[in-house]
Amino acid sequence: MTVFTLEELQQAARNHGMPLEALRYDVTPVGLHYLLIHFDIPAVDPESWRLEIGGKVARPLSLSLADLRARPSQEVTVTMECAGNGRARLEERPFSQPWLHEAVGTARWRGIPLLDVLDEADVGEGAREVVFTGFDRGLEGGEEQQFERSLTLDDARGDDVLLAYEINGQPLPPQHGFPLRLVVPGWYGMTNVKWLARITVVDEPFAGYQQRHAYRIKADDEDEGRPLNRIPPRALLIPPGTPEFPSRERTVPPGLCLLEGRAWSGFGPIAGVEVSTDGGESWHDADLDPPVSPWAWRGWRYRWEPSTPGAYELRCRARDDAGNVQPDEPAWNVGGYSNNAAQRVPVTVA
Ligand SMILES: Nc1nc2c(c(=O)[nH]1)N[C@H]1C(S)=C(S)[C@@H](COP(=O)(O)O)O[C@H]1N2
Ligand SMILES: [Mo]
Repeated sequence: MTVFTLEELQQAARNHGMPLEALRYDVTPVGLHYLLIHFDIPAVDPESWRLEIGGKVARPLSLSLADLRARPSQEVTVTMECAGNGRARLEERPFSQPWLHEAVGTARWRGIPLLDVLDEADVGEGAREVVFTGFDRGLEGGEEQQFERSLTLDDARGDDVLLAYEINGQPLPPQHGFPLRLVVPGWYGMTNVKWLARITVVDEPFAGYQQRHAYRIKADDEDEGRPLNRIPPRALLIPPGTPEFPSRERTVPPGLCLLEGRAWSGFGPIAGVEVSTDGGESWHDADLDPPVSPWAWRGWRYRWEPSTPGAYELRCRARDDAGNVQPDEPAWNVGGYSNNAAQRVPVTVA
């Protein structure tokens, strides 16, 4: 039996995942979207709040929420996933948020294109990166900090990168970054800085904790590592049948059982999803639904007709147009990031 610590439970109770049955929705209802908050949810007064844009720009800006809402807006439907999704399945588990599979959700984010704001501020010569600073403060790795991440100027100017003030047609709730957050479609969750306080254009690579130390694939503590950015492919299935409380062990009756799920990749469209009902011995193509949006997951289904009672292990795996495939087994790294090994769902046919 795998044993988890009280500190891990404390994280899991604050940062909830999306129950896998919510894979049934094209767009995840707001309260079912996963949450990840390193420190505390900050209190932001919408009346006095301003987004400050400065650094290497010719025209620094200070924008109120009303200023932002008066501008031309855009809505993008985006599947977001935490880079730590799958961490709790690793042996010699790194100490952090213990996600199993459920750190994912799809939302309709409305906001203003970041490109418009950068153009208006007039980014100067020699500018290299854009730093996004949240209001939330805390200690991590012994360093006191605000949550901050950067993007290269090219990535910041990428397609559909938004400063979002709405989720699914409503103002951002406190837990999702009220009043404003960054949304970078296709990139892992940590990129999407919540509770934005300021945007700073800089002329050298940003060396903040969340950039330099966290969110890197490291073989050991001495390794400088390589930074995480886009989301590699993953397919998940909705566990079928009837669950038992509290074990969550599942039973399905013999006969037709429609297996359904979603698949996504930040590297390009999903090219295929395969399903196994014998623990990965044999694989079968699933039928794909049309994509919900270029940046969102794709539904898939597979007709399974078990006739023999007994124990089965269901699995699924996705591949994308860029040629990325899901591995069979997890690959370990210091932070426990990016474990997209194909899901396993044990079920009993009875
Ligand atoms: N300011 C701030 N932004 C943040 C975080 C945070 O702790 N503080 N967590 C990041 C991480 S690790 C993830 S996975 C996503 C989660 O977004 P959500 O809670 O809206 O799903 O927000 C990112 N943005
Ligand atoms: Mo995350």
